[in-house]
Amino acid sequence: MHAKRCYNRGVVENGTALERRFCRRQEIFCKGVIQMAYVDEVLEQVRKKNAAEPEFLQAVDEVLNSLRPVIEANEEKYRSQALLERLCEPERQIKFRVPWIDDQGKVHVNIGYRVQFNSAIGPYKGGLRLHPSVNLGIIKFLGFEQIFKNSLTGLPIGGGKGGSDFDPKGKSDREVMNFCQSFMTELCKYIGADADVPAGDIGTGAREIGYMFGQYKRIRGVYEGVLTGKGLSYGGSLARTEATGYGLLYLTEEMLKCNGHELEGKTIAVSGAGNVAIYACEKAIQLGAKPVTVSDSTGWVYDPDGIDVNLLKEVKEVRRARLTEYARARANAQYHEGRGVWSVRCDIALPCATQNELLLDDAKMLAANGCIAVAEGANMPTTLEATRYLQANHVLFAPGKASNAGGVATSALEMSQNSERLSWSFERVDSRLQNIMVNIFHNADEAARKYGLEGDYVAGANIAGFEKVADAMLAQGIC
Ligand code: NDP
Ligand code: 2IT
Repeated sequence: MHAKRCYNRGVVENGTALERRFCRRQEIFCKGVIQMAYVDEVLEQVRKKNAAEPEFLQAVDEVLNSLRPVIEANEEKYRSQALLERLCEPERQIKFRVPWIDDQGKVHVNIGYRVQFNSAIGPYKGGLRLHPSVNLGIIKFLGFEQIFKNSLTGLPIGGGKGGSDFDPKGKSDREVMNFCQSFMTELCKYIGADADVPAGDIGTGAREIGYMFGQYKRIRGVYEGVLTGKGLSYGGSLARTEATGYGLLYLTEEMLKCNGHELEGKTIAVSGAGNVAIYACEKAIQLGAKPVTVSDSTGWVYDPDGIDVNLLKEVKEVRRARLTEYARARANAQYHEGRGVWSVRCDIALPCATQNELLLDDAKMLAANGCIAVAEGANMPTTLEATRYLQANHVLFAPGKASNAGGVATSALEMSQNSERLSWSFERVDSRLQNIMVNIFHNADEAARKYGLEGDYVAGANIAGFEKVADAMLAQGIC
């Protein structure tokens, strides 16, 4: 509404001094005519073009709004190169049919996606999500986030994401293999070790990556690091399984330290019970903290004695069972149906399940219960309103693209090992990971300070991630 007022030359030419000043806060003069701010112009276009993709719009909204100070400082340069329009439009999006046969001989058809979003700083890199909720908008939001996350790692990887609405839950190994083989039969035409390197995400773990790798090799006839998160016997990296959860704790510890707190002795609420959540709990315990919750899509567990990670691994990684089985095996653990993890009193909250799982009311409960920090293990688990509330109430907030970047960073280390046909020790990979996470925190912190936004790690991470990609895009011309 404000922008439309400023398009109206009447207001500009005849408006009061106050109106003119108000307009100038967000708009700039261009050839004597008031123009809409570049960020607003692009946001409006993106909203129009992608109206049916709320998660994608949410991600773009957050990033572009927090980039305002950088864009305003370079407005003409970026506008003349249509930098933001290019940044918000995937280079390529591939959508394909995935037919497969179940154990009863019935044929199913799922949809497969790969969104190759931005290759300015390296080959596309990002996971494959297998979950019934997957649609193009979700893959686009994840691919868009991945651009900045990958840039923040300091490693040469561009942004991409893929997946399918296939649900691996309740399927036999043979059904999962049938699906993965069919999925890769099409996907293999578009990926490669120097072009696009997928990995795991929700529903895609070591088993699925193995089946996909086998099918890629069989069809393409090349043994290359086309996927990461591979098994150790065929090119995987030590510490990749642990990397996202461990990295989350390394960054959280650094953020706390730099704000006068320590991790040791803190009580932590964790959501999710998958790859990220399990290894976040494991590292938290190693660093002297106490995770007391985990959750899945049906309910959550409060374990006041601290989460038993070995039991959690047995229930989730080996038996692929529900959390009720975890609760049954623990004397004092309570199982609750539905949502509720954020109602538990904690010092630190680590959302590690999925997007938009920490809502405004949850943020209010966390702050009221004395939570000092929220660090995102999942991608965009906190809604925009909840994020703003936490920041306004002085809860330290680490955005996923910084705090969960350890997974993709270690994937890039797996790519390096595959290229040199060597394997590094666990300690070497883990210490590189630790270094990367500490650097990500400081780069985000410094970028925020540079633009007068001290402590706003959302803006800092977006700015630090954006600057490198923007430089590379400008240097490479209109493409
Ligand atoms: P997993 O599939 O291993 O685990 C996902 C967990 O989240 C499960 O406990 C699952 O419960 C729960 N979950 C998933 N969807 C929902 C939902 N709609 N509502 C409630 N709970 C849900 O995935 P990951 O641990 O790998 O991924 C978790 C998050 O971390 C995702 O946002 C992912 O994008 C992000 N991420 C993952 C990285 C990785 O390396 N794996 C790297 C960076 C980010 P249930 O089993 O009942 O479905
Ligand atoms: O969201 C993510 O960063 C991942 N799912 C990991 C991607 C990767 O390529 O390791």
